[in-house]
Amino acid sequence: MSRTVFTGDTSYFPNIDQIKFEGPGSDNPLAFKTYDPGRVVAGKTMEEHLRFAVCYWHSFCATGADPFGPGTRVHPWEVQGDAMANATEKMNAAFEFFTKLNVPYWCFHDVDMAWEGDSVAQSEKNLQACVDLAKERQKATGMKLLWGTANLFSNPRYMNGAATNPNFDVLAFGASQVKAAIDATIELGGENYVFWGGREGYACLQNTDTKRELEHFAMFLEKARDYGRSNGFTGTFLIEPKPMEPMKHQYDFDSQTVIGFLRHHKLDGDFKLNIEANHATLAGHTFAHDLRMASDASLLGSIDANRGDPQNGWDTDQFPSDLYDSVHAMMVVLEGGGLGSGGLNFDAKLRRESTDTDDLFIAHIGGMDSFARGLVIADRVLADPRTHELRFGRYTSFDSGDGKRFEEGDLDLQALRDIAAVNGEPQQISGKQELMENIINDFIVKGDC
Ligand code: XUL
Ligand code: CO
Repeated sequence: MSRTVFTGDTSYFPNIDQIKFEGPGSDNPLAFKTYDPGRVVAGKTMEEHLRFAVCYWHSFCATGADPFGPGTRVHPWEVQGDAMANATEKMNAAFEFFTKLNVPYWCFHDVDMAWEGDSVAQSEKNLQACVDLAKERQKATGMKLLWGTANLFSNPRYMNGAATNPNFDVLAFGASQVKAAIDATIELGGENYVFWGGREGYACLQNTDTKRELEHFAMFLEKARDYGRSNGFTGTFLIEPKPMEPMKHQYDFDSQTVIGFLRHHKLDGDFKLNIEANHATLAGHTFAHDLRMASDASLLGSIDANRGDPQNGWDTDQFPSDLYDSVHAMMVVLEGGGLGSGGLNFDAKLRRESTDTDDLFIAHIGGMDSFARGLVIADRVLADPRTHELRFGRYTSFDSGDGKRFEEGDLDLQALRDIAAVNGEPQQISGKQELMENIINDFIVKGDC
């Protein structure tokens, strides 16, 4: 259950031991209050249900810079002037953090781990050197890779998109990065490969051939899938919906848009969805809504666990601490039978104002406890017969008689009209929304988790 703690020659978190479960009575900020990896809930351990992952980019690369000012954190693992030494120390810090936090998984973009060279071939070599290192670290610690991905949005060459760029040379360049990132994911035993369409969208509808761009996008995904499959990738490809930011409009707008796209292009056998909370809210939905749409379509692949701020209209990527969000999310996950090869990746960043070394631990501990509580409470809510009755009991008129005949396609519009003419004004049946909400509140308050 607990991973072998990794420290290189230098410990970057010398005052922090492996984080342990101390239970709800503890007030130690560096201990889990609810997340107890071996605790069994609904037939599986918490570790098996939640499959937590730490992301490389926000945690070990970003320093808190925003459009109004530079970073506020100086990473002690940063080595100036020697790219490989820098990558090595960053990886040492990352694996020390992963193993002290005792998460089973991590996630990366190519350029988080490695650095771009002067040519495609040199970039491939740089990434390979980092993959060799990561492979050693994984072996030594028991850490596993939840997913890998390629960053096709930061470099200025991708200003007009990658797979949807009007310039074919940019598309091909993006493909070279995706090929290398799929190779890296395969080599590290990654269970999924993610496509977040960073700039796959448009800034100006009037100068964009959206029809052609979407066809290119589908073709690009198809060729990436074919490459992965013919080179031994047996995991799941994931699309991460997001409606906007950085582009005015992004093609992978939300769950339902992506589901329609995948089905239309017959990609739904290999691709599922990676739902990010803050992306769902940017689309005007709740986190649970996008999860439910994906789950209903049997396409819920994985989760980027974070949250936005209701007062901000952008992707704040805060650590998830809202219990309603985690309860609602875990209700969908449990009902859908779990995350399969997916997991809960903390695609979340410390606030710019959080500058102590232990803040990164505190933030992740809070996120893990939130989802562990969400899991326990969701299980209790779902096990309560009232929950089942309130949701599914509303549809009993379709279980027999004319309702059943309608579901089976046996009633045409004229027949429906004739039934209405005979039955007259329908009886009112309360939706009982407040009762549903009160039941969830009662379980949250009873808590004891
Ligand atoms: C950006 C985002 C990315 C993806 C991976 O909003 O969520 O970090 O998760 O590219
Ligand atoms: Co994300």
